Amino acid sequence: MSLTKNPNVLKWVDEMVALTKPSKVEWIDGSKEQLEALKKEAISTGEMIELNQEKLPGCLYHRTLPNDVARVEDRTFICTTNKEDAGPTNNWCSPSEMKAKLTPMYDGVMQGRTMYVIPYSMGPIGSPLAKVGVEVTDSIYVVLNMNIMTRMGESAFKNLGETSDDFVRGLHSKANVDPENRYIVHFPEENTIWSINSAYGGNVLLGKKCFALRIASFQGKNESWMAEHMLILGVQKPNGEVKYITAAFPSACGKTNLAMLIPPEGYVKDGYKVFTVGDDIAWMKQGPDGRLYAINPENGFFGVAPGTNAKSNYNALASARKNTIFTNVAINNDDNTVWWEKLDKNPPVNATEWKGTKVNGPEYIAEGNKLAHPNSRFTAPAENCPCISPEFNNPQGVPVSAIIFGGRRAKTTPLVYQSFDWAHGTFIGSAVSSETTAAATGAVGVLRHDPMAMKPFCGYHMADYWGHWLEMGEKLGDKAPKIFNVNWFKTDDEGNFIWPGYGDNMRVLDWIIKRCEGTVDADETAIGYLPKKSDLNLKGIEDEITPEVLDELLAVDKDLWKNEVTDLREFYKQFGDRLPAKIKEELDSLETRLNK
Ligand code: GTP
Ligand code: SPV
Ligand code: MN
Repeated sequence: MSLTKNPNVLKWVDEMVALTKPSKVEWIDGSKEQLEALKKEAISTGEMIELNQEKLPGCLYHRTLPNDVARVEDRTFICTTNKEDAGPTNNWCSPSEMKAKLTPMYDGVMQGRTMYVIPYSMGPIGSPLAKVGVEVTDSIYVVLNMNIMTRMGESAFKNLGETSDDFVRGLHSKANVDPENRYIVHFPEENTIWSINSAYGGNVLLGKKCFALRIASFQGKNESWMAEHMLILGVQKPNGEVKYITAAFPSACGKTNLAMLIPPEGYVKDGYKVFTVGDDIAWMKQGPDGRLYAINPENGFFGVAPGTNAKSNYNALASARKNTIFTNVAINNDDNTVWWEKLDKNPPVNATEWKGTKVNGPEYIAEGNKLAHPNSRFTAPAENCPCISPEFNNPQGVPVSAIIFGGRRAKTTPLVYQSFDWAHGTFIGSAVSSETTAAATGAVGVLRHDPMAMKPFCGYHMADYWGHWLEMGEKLGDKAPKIFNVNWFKTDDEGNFIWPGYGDNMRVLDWIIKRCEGTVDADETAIGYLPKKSDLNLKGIEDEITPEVLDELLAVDKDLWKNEVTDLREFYKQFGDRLPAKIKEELDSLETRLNK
C-alpha cells in the first residue's frame, strides 16, 4: 500500500515499477515490525549475518563483493544538459545519452525481486533546512542502512505534503553487481539519481553523497545555501558557552575522529567538552540573525572501521556497539563478533577475513594481509553516540563560528593557519590537496587536488562553486565564520606523523576558538596567520613536541610554497574563464607575499 497521496511521488514510482518490473512493491513505512521482518528475511538468505546478540545487540554483518568495496569516481557522472555546467572535475554525459544507455539495463532488472520504496528526510523532520528523498531499491541492505543514516519512513512523506514536487528521486538496483556496467549517475536539473550494479555504501545509500552533496550542492547554489563535505562539532567551554565549528577533510582524512574528539586530560579537568552534531555532511544557510547556521542532514554515521579503537575514537566505538551494521570487517568466529586492524592488538585466531575465507588471523596478518578491508565501515545510529549534541535535532541548526579545511599533507602545509578573510579562506579551500585514501577505488597515497574536500562530490562546475562561496561570504559580511586550514598528517623523514593528532587536535581547536573571540594574537605570514609558538597549549605533550618539532609543525617553507603556487596556476587553468577573478587575485597576492 502506498504511503502517500502525492501524485508526483505516485507517478514516478509507477514509472520505476514499469521500467524495472519487480514481482512485488513494498513501501517502507519505517515501523519496527516491518524492519524486523526485513532483517529476518536478509538473515535467512545470507545477505546479512546476525552477530553475537549479547555482545552486539541488534548488530548485523554484511560482506560486499571484492570488486565493490568503495566509491567509484571514474563511473560517477554529472549529467547536465550543457557539458560546461558539470565542469572539468566531473565526468559528464548528456542526460539523453545516459538514459538511452542505462534504460535497457534497468528494463526488467527487478524481475523476481521486491522493489522497496523508501521515503526519507535529510535533516530533522520539519526543519526549514531539511529535504525529502525517495529511493527505490532491490536491496534490503540499502533499506536497513537508510534506516540508520536517514529519518526514514512515513513521516518523511508528511513533511513533503500532498502536492509538492520537491523531492529527490533515487533509483537503485544492484542488478548483477557487474563492475563493467556500474554507474552512479546524477541528473541535477531533474533532482534525480540513478545507481546500478553496486551494493556498496556511498554508491547505493543515495541520500548520502549522491543527494546530500552532489544534488544538494547544485540546489544550494540555486537556493542560496551550502551543502558541504563537513563535520559539525560543538566545543563547550568551562563557562558553559558552546562554539560550533565545521571542518571539511577529504574522505578518510579524520572527520569522524575530529567530530567525536575527547579532549586531553587538562582540558577535561578545566571543564571543556566536545559535542558531535555531524561527522560527514553539513547543510548551511544564513539565519534570521545574519549568521551561518548548520544542520547535519544525516541521522547516523557511516564510519571507517580500521583505526577505530577505544583510544583513538572511544565515542565512535561506543556508537557501534548496538543496532549497527558492519560492512567488510573481519569476523571473530569464537564469539561471532567483529574485528578490524588496530581495534586491539589481538587479531582473532579463528577469523573470517573480509572476503569470507576462514584464516588464522595473526598468521594471515604476518603474511602481509589485512583482515578487514581498509574501507570497511560501520553504520551506527547517531543516538548511540555518547557525545551527541543536544542540538542534533534542532531544526534551526547551530551557528557556525569557524570553518576548517584540511587534508593529508606530508610536507608544506603547517599544523594550522588562519585566512586573512573570507575570500582568502575560499582561496585556501580551493587550493586543498590531499593524498588519496581507500575510500574510493584507485591508488592510495597519491597527492591530488581536492578543493573543499568536494572534488568527488560537487554536483556542478567547480569554479562556479567557488563563485558561490564568494557570494555567500558577501551575504554574511562581518557575521561570516572565520576560515582556517589544518594538517594533522605532517611526517618526519621516516614517514612518521609528527603531530599526535586525535584528542590532541583539541589544542588546535582551542587556538581557533580564541582567534574567533579575538583573545589571542598571531604571526602574519605569507600564507596567513600562524599561532605564536607560546599560544599553542602543549601541556602534557612537551616530551613529544620539542621546540624543533614545533618549528617543523609551524614552518612556512617559502620554496615549497612557491612550488605550490606554480602547481595551483596549472590546476586553475582548466577552469578557464569561469575561474572567479577573486581566486586568481588571491593566488597572485600569495605569490607576491612569498617573493617579498
Ligand atoms: P569518510 O567517512 O571517508 O568521509 O572519512 P573521515 O574523514 O570521517 O575519516 P575518519 O575520521 O574515519 O579517519 C580516517 C582515518 O584517518 C582513520 O584511519 C583514522 O585513524 C585516521 N585519523 C583520523 N584523525 C587522525 C589524526 O588526527 N591523526 C592521524 N595521524 N590519523 C588520523
Ligand atoms: C566518503 O567516502 O567520503 C564516505 C563514505 O563518507 S561513502 O559514503 O562511501 O562515500
Ligand atoms: Mn565522507
